[in-house]
Amino acid sequence: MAFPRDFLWGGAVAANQCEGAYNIDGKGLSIQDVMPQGVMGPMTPQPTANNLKLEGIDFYHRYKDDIRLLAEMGFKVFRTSIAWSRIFPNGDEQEPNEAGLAFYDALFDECHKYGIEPLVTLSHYETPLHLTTEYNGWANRKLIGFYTHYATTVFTRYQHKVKYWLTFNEINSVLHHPLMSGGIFTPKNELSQQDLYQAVHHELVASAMATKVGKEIMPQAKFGCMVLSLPVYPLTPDPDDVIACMHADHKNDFFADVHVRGYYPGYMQRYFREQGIQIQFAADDAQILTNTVDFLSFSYYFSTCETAQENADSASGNLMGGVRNPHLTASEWGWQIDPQGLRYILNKYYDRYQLPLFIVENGLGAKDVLITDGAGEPTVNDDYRIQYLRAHLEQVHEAIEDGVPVMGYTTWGCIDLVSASTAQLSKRYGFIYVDREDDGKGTLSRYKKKSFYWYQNVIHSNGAEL
Ligand code: BGP
Repeated sequence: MAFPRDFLWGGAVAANQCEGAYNIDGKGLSIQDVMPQGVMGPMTPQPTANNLKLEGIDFYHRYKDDIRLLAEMGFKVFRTSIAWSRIFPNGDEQEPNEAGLAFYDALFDECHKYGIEPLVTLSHYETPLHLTTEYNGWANRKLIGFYTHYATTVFTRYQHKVKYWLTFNEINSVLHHPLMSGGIFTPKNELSQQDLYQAVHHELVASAMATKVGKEIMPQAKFGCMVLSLPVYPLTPDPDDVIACMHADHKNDFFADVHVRGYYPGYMQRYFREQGIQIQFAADDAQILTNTVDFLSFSYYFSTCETAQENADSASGNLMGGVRNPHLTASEWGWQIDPQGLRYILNKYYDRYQLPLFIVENGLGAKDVLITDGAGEPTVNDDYRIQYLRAHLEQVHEAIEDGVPVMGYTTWGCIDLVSASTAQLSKRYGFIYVDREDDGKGTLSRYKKKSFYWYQNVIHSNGAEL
């Protein structure tokens, strides 16, 4: 089995799910610091002790040891995000927080020490809280200016350290979770479609602006968009189901279409017309949108079905769900497992865009049992995780054989961290076990799981041995 010679093997995390240190060295609050229950629960007025993200896995203080472990696995790339509120504590300042900038300098230096390329997301569900409470997040056009200033600041600072950039994590999830994804304070059930799609427009313009500015500062760097990919299959061959499926695809594809093509697709114009939505374009928005991306990156966890029938069985997922597929089994959290869906979506994206593709999240959230009574170091026998990742990598290989240019693969949560949707630590994804429980107890010690050695060999053999 051959993967491209320069294939970027690695893993991914996000600042708010691992760093902790939520109020250290001048960091301001982000929305995550007041969302103790993840995407489902309410915001609290202040950070509360039951919020695991406040301490996370203390990556802020332990990153050197953690990067060393990732390097031991042979990582070529490490995806993380910059916590916007470390750089601009409120989000709307002119002057950045030097201590925040210095932290990422040190982190990227540590990666380079081992030949690991950082892959950096500018905004991963961590809007500065002040931008949410004072401006209503991306519903407000002013966010474009604040974000552009933030992006320009970090591009300038890290231009010699980071060459792969992503603008927004899973940008399409804002349709389902306006607060977590778009920092929008208005409760979802009170938010009009008009205001929601206007917020989407602001994010799309900001993303294109960041790509434009980034290319001016770093002509050699690569800029990508990042979407939550969701293969949708018709539940039956009924043409009504196929059309329902097409509509579901359109809602999702809209985001990548604008990023790659530089303009709003006809199917979306029709949707806006029929829904009475009028997107306000400022004078140069259409021009800004023509700053298109160099590659498309995406997360992949599960597929769903779509049907025109009412009352179909539903399936859950991290931020989006759909109709249950009777042919698939699901994870402990109800996410349907479909390795072939990954080959399918890789082919679909490449057919649609003819751009290099980067799988920047994929993995299995599972409950692990730490074995502490053996002779050696405590470990986890996570054969289920190995099996999941192997099956998905086999399909990545199939897609490569199909002729799809895949730049790399970063597994989600390469070290255990706090879940985005449920805010649990017991939903573990890592090759490295972190001793911390849902009640916050634990030593924070790190232990290598069985999958650690498996992935080390996968990278060492460049995918020849899965
Ligand atoms: C994606 C997010 C990640 C990550 C992942 C797994 O939607 O980009 O931040 O958390 O899903 O989801 P969860 O943590 O809810 O299991």
